[in-house]
Amino acid sequence: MKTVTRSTCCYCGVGCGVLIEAEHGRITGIAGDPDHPANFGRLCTKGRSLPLTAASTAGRALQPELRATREAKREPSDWSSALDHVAARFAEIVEQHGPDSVAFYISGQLLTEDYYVFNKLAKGLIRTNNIDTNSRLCMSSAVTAYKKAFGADGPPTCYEDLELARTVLFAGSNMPYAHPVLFRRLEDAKAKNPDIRWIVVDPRRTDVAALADLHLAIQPGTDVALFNGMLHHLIWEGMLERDFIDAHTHGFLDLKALVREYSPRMAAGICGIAEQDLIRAAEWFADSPATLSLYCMGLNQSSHGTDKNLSLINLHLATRQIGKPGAGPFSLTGQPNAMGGREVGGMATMLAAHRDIGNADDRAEVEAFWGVQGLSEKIGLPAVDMFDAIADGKIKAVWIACTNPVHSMPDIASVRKAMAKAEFVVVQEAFVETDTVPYADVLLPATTWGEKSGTVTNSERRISRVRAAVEAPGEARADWWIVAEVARRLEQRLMPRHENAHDVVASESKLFPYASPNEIFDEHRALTVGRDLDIGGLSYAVLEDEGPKQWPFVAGAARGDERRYTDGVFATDDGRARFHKTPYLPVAESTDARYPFRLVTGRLRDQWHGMSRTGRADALFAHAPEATVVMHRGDAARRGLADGDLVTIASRRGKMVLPLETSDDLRSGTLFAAMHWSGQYLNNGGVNEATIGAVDPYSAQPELKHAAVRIEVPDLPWRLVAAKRGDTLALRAAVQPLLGERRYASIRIEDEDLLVVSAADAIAHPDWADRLHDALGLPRGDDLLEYRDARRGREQRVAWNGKLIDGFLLTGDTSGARSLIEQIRAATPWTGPRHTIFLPGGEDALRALAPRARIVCNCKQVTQTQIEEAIAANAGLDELKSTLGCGTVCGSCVPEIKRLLNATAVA
Ligand SMILES: Nc1nc2c(c(=O)[nH]1)N[C@H]1C(S)=C(S)[C@@H](COP(=O)(O)OP(=O)(O)OC[C@H]3O[C@@H](n4cnc5c(=O)[nH]c(N)nc54)[C@H](O)[C@@H]3O)O[C@H]1N2
Ligand SMILES: Nc1nc2c(c(=O)[nH]1)N[C@H]1C(S)=C(S)[C@@H](COP(=O)(O)OP(=O)(O)OC[C@H]3O[C@@H](n4cnc5c(=O)[nH]c(N)nc54)[C@H](O)[C@@H]3O)O[C@H]1N2
Ligand code: SF4
Ligand SMILES: [Mo]
Repeated sequence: MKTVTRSTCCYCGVGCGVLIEAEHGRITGIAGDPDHPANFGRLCTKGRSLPLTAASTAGRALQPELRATREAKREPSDWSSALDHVAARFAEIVEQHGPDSVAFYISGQLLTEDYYVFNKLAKGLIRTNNIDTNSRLCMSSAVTAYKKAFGADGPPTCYEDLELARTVLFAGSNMPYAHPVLFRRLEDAKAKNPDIRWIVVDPRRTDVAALADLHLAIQPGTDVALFNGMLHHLIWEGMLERDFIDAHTHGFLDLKALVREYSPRMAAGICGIAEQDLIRAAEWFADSPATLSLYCMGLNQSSHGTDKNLSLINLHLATRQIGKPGAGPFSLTGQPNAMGGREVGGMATMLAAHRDIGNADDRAEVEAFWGVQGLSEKIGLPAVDMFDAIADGKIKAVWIACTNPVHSMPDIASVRKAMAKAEFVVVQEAFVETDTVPYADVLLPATTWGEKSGTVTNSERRISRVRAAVEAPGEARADWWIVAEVARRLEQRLMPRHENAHDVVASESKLFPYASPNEIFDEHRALTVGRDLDIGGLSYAVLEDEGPKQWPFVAGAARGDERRYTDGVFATDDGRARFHKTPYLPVAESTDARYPFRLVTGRLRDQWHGMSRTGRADALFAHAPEATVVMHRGDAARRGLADGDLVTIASRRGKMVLPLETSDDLRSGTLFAAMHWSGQYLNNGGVNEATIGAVDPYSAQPELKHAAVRIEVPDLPWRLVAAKRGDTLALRAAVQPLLGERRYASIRIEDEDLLVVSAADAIAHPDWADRLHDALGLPRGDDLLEYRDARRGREQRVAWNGKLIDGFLLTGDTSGARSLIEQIRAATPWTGPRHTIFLPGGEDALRALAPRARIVCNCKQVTQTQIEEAIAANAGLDELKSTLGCGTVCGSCVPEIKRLLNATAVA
């Protein structure tokens, strides 16, 4: 029987509503929910591909596993033993070393209900505030700035403002990749009204920058200087809203004194942009009837992230671009429930429902509500400090859920050290192939998207239901259930009430009596009443009957508030917003003669973080099949480097070898590498080998985007390329353990069911080549054609499946690899005898196959070459859509197509 379940996409903070189709217990399809106010039926490439990622249970965590000692291998276990073990170890450590000797590192991808139980376990039962989340790497600068400026966290804006804004400022946000469906809404608005002005502040020429009316390609990390300079100009020109400043804010005069020195010329000089551009941006910002700023990691992930946010908010307050339709500082949340995590207070620096740890009244309220005493008044350790404390032995046990810190934290060498040092590591995961799982003493298998149920809050404060469409696979369990089970056991041990009772049943637990996520939501909801995020009027029933709702949503309300602070009254004690002095400070690590490049990191269009899920859909590799480092074309030429050359990127902390990609979209002196690739695809852990753990002094958010690095050309003459057709999940699992042995090794997905391995080293490793051969399942015997030229150190092996090439392995001279890959991809039968493939004529026949160009449109599989050829024949956007079909389904590729059109127009 076919079922359709209404739920929410599990990727970005847009929070698109989805309709999940399932049949016979399997997810078979997906569609955008036409009634969901975030997307009105639209989905991007990632959302549309969700069923592909849920197609098999290969690589899923299906059973609890534990190991008796750190040296042992994990063995499968049952739930009861695993839960007892986790509870016992946590209790022992807490009893011996105190509550702050344990820590929780969780995630903005957990559901609000999961998050709530974790927070209550840590803060209410164990009474440690050592619970932090990957939101520290993501949203904490935005949170801190909202609180400092407005007195409360959360954006004052809503999605409708995307359509109402007349000037849109994108600051450190690559929306076509990171928030595609919201970008569709902006594109539509601009198509209807071409007078809408787009300003982009980004050191790279991203797709949105290429389409903008004004692109300020600032030096990385100089945003504060830019915004201060803009404010200086507006003050000088008298373009401020004096009445609003006088009636509704504090601190303007101090700020004015500070920005006096930021003349447009001086500020533009720091940013490396034209003074005129800065002035134009300032005037467009101030003179528009509605200016909306959309900002994300280019502001937050900085050692001055809070000031970057505040200097932009200063502009909004000074020009009264806030509290009215189409205007405001809109921090886009990255993860699907970054906002929900903030609501339940699931971080080291906050308490439930936007309460503060340091505030005795707040603590007393939570104590009374939970029926516990002695909540810790000591701020917990934020992410970077938490892992440092683990490395120092101060924290002995850590429970990691729904995040992959050995990949996503800055300076991962130090995170690996911490993980090796910890006495006890629990990893609660849905997928086993991540860089963190190998460190787990206990692996707790969690259900994931499509299988779990609860709520999430998106970027515009809108709470949506997440619903299960299929049963949990294997022994996987919902996150909230796992935490509550351990919590009950700990409750009994740390707050004994039941003599000799072994299993504490839910109904007998005082603190964790939950039988369903609904009960948890109700408890959370009650804690918000009277707070700025009051959702006293909301319930699962309301969400069921009326659909997703924005907070605040007080009892008796018919709807939530779309916008906040519309009356000019802010959430501070006196109702006035605060200006903050934001002096410009350089990035944490300056470039110098030894480390002359600035390494910027960020996202790809079709991959999600550590790729544990998107990496399961071969189609999602078509847009960017492998890890590279991007360098400005001129910088590469000066060094005699070309596309595809292997280079070493080295920082003071670590290094990695990657193939080079040249581009005109970067400033000279900057490099870009995507954050997604990890030890699952590379011989190293990816870009965070090089990044720096320096954090913002107010938000503790690390500067993941701006390490100083150098480029070396490694001497790696031995080259290998191998490929195999087959189930890429299984092939990757088999090959991955070999990667770390080589100086460079990389897995890429070239096509549906086609995995390619590239490797390089200082000397030949024939034994490794043989092991790789077997790991790929290349045949031995009749179906293998081999050619060796020992003198030239060259070896070619081609695997046959009848008349088709099924795989190959080349060492020494690997120049034939591209042609062989195209031959496999084309799947045209080889008509001559097999051995002729090595003869000159055979190689020529292979070479005749043109390499397939990059796929731009994923839905319709349209390549860049096809689009460029059509453009050369004078096709416009509409014609491209009607003839090639590109851009007609999800629209994720439209910004890039427009860009290709513009490039031709300019040429
Ligand atoms: N496809 C995809 N979408 C995602 C995600 C994903 O993994 N994949 N992850 C989600 C999450 S959790 C997040 S947080 C968001 C992130 O969404 P974004 O923040 O939009 O994405 P990033 O690529 O990390 O960074 C945005 C831009 O910041 C620029 N930048 C770097 N340094 C500076 C600087 O100093 N100043 C300025 N102004 N800009 C700078 C980079 O060049 C980059 O283009 O995306 C969400 N959406
Ligand atoms: N250099 C650099 N580093 C960065 C960034 C950057 O821009 N540059 N961005 C940072 C940002 S903004 C973020 S948000 C982080 C993201 O970094 P991570 O949090 O490490 O990212 P994910 O890979 O999404 O990790 C989520 C994990 O949860 C697992 N999972 C999925 N569903 C479930 C579930 O329902 N339950 C459980 N228990 N597990 C589940 C997934 O398999 C995955 O391994 O990366 C940060 N790191
Ligand atoms: S924009 Fe894409 S990734 Fe983000 S919620 Fe919507 S479908 Fe999911
Ligand atoms: Mo994020």
